[in-house]
Amino acid sequence: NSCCVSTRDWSISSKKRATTLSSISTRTFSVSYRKFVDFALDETTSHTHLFSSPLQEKYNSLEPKDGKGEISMLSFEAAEIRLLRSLIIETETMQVLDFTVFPRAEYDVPIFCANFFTTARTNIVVLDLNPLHDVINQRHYKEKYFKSLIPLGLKYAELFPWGGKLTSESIKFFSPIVIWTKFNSSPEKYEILYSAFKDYYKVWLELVSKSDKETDESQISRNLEAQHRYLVWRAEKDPGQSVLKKLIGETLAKDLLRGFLFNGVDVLGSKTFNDYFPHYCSKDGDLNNKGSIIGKSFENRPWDERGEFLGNIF
Ligand code: BLA
Repeated sequence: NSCCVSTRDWSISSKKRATTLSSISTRTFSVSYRKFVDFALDETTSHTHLFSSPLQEKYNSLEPKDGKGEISMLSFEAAEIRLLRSLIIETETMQVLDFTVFPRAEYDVPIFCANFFTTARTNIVVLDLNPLHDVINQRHYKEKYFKSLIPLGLKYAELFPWGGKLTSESIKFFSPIVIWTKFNSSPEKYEILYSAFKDYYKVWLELVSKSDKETDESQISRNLEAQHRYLVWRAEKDPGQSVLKKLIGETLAKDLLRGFLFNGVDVLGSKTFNDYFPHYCSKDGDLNNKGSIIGKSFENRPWDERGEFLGNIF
């Protein structure tokens, strides 16, 4: 039986987990992102039928090279969802959640995106409903999905101040309600982040539930290309890459990125990074390895309280 949440298996042994967590809690309170994923899976199950993904067999748990800690992976699919996958890293020094849900191309709803990187001192957080299409120039598209969500975004924009400059291209993948923030670790912030995660996930599920299945082939291929472009961007530029390489080595990290985290990057389309992001192409045609050619920008939140984009469109 491939269904579903009842088969959820946090594969780390409870003894090992207790040891990891107690050593963390002597220095700080213990953060775990497992309850975030548990919430999301339970909530999804109340809206749709989740099936275990074929990826689950290969990608379930990994041990960091130094043997300290655990990397756990879960993946599912549903009628509207091509891939729901989560990666949790728990070591003595960091807790990471990378939780993303990719709708099928028949649905033009946003991609749910939660990326939390936590150490004893600091947190780097992106939580968003990443729009599939342009919400800077296409007013109609922005209003369709985000107009009613602006108050929710404003509530959390106050609680989580803008995290400062970021890779310029990333802003085009973000919505007007994006939570991009950095903060010092504390139990209070962790609980607020949990509330934000729950609120954002609930509204995302509502969008999916209300969305009509697209039948127009050209619209479906537009959605598919947008999904592929997103995967190509993240598989190439995700800032988590260097951490993953250090933890499990270059080969496994690459496989995890292309085969699991951004699964579909090698099959959903044939365009390359250079096709989608031609400004990265250096004179001799090589892919530029720098984080960004344009550089980092957006010192302050570039969306106003009505959800209007304030930055320069590049
Ligand atoms: C930093 N992660 C960042 C930054 C962003 C993101 C914007 C700031 C640095 C930058 O602007 O590049 C996240 N960027 C995103 C997301 C999208 C995007 C979600 O374009 C989606 C479109 N982060 C993780 C994982 C790890 C991680 C899995 O998601 C670790 C395994 C770590 N993120 C991490 C670290 C930094 C970071 C260590 C700081 C280092 C840096 O700035 O490069």
